[in-house]
Amino acid sequence: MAAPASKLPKDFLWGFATAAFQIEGSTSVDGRGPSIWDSYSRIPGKTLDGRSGDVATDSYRLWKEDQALLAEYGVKAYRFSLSWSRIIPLGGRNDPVNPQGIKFYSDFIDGLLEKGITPFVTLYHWDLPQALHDRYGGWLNKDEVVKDYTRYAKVCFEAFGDRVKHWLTINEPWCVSILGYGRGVFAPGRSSDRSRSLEGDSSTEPWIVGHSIILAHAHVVKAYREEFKSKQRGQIGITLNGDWEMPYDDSPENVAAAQHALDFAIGWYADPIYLGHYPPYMRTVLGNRMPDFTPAEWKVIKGSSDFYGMNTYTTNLARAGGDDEFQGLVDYTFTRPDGSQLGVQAECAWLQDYPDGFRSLLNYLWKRYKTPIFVTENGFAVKGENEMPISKVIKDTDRVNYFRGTTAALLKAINEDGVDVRSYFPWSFLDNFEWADGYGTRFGVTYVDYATQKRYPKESGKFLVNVSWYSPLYWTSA
Ligand code: PNW
Repeated sequence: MAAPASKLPKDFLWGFATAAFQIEGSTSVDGRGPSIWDSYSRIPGKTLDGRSGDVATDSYRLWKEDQALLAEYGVKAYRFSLSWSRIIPLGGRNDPVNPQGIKFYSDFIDGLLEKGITPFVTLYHWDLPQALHDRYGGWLNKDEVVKDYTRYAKVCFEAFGDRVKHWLTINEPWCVSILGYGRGVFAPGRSSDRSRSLEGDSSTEPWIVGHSIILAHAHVVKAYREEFKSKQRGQIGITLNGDWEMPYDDSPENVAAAQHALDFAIGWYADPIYLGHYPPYMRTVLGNRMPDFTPAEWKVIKGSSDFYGMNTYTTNLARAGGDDEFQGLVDYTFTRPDGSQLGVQAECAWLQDYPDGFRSLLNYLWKRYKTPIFVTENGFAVKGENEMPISKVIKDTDRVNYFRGTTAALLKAINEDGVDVRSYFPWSFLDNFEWADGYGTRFGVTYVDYATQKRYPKESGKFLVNVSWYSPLYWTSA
C-alpha cells in the first residue's frame, strides 16, 4: 500500500467564511442600530453598482436555509461575524443591549451546533455602530473606542461563550485603517482626497486608527483571558490580511522592497502583537506620525493572540519605489520582468492566482511569529462571472483551479515544511455584498441569484467538499 500522501491534524477545522454586513440585510429590523457601512453604502457613487447592504443575501431571514446548505456541504466549521449594532444598537458601554440581537445569534449558534458545525466567530468585521462614529469619531478616538469595544466583546462572551470556543477580535485591521481612513474607499470613507471626502487626513489618521485597533484587540483578549477563559476554555486571536510579497527580481533593492511591503501590510500589526515592537522600517518612513505605545500598553499587546489568523488571496511582485506610503513605498505588479503574468487574473484588479505564494506566506509567518496559524480567508472572484448565465457561472473553472492550487500548497506546507496550520476557511460561502464593489464581484462557492435569493452550488464548492479533509489517511496519529 502506498503511504498516505498527506496528513492533517485530526481537529483541523475547514469550512466557509462570511461576514454579517455582507450577507444579513434586514438592517432596520428587530432593534438593530445603523452601522457606518449602512450609511456609507447608501451614498451615491460609493459602491460600483450603486447598491447598498440593505438586502445583501437576505441571510438574516434565510439563515435556516443557509445552515441547511452548510450541512449539505458537510463543513466542519463556519466562520461568520456578529453585528455590533444588532447587539448594542448605539454601540457604547452605557448603551442598552438589544435582546433580539442576542437571541438571533444565540439561535444561530445553536442551529450550527445541532448540525455538528463548529462556530468560528468574528467580533468585528468592519460594521462599526454609526452612533460611535458620530459621538466621538469611532476608531479615531482610542480612549473611548477601546472601552466600548471591550464592553461589546464581554457582552458576546457572556451570551455566547458557553458555546463558542473560537473567537476572532478584529478582521483585517489594515483594510479598516488604510481603506477606511487613507484611501477613503471603505466606510467611513475619510481621506485627504477632497474629491472623495470633505474630512480626513490620510497622512495621520490611518496610523492613529491602527493604533486604536491594536489596543482594542489586546484589551479584549486580556478581558477574555482574565474573566472568561478559565471557564469557557476557548481560543482568541486577531485575523490579518496580507499577501505574499515576492521580489520583482534579484536586485538587492527589490529584495529589500519585498520585506518593506510585508512590514507595512503585515508587520504593522503582527510585529507588535507577536513580537512586542513595531517594524523599524515603519518608523523610518513615518517618523512621529506613527503613534507609539506606553510601556504599560506594550505589556497588554505583546502575546495578545493565541494564534495567527491569516487572510490571504494573492502574491505581489514587489519593486522598490513609488510614493505609496500604504504599501511601504513599494510598487506592486503582476507582470514579471519577461512580460508574462504571475497568474490568472480575477475580477478584482488586486487579485491573481499564484498558489506557490500561499505556501511561501505560510512558511514566512510560521518562522517569524512561531505561532499556530488559522487560515480564516482565501478565495477568488472569477473575472466576468456577474455577466454570465447561471449555467456557466456554476462551472467556475478558474475558482476550482485556484482552490486546487491552494489546498495542495496547504498540504505541502503542513507535511513537507512542518507549518502548524489548524484551519482553512475559503471565502466565501455565498456570493455577497463585496463592499465598494457592490454585488458585481462574486467570491462565493455558491451562486446567489439576487432576484430570487436562490442559492446554486458552484463546481468550486463541490471541489472543496470533496477534498478528503477527514479521510483517515489524512490524519496524523497524534
Ligand atoms: C477581505 N485588497 O477584504 C475581507 O475580509 C472580506 O470581507 C472580503 O469580502 C474579501 O476579502 C474579498 O475582498 C479585502 O484591496 C478587501 O487587497 C480588499 C483587499 C483585500 C481584502
